[in-house]
Amino acid sequence: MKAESLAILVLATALFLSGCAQQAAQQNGNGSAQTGNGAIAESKNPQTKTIEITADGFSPGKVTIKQGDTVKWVNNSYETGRWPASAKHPTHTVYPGSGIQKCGTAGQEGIFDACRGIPPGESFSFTFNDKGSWGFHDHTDATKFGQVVVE
Ligand SMILES: [Cu+2]
Repeated sequence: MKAESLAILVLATALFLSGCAQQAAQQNGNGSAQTGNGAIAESKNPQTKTIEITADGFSPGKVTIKQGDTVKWVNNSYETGRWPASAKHPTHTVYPGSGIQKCGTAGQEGIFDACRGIPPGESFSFTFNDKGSWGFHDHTDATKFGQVVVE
């Protein structure tokens, strides 16, 4: 009889605790944008900076942004397609997760690589979630390069 009471008490406690844990998880899921770590908090008001791709190269050649901001490369060249991508030519693997070998695969989404020549008048945008100083270049003319600093 006593053992039975104890078993019920243990069961009731376990149910109570699991209920609390579930509630906490739900609150966390709902409030992650506000209560997450600093990396998430900094992207609350994301900005986009534009770099023009001209016949003379990237303009400006260097931009400084905040984590979670986006850089948009616009091809204002009168030439053919321009291909902005992470350093380093020809592998493009310097930015975390990137690499030219992912172009044309399901992994192409979300890598710092246009994976094609951007025609005049069009653009390529990439959102930087990793802090650091990231070199990039024009894969169609690897003598042209620039830098994105993510703070
Ligand atoms: Cu390249």
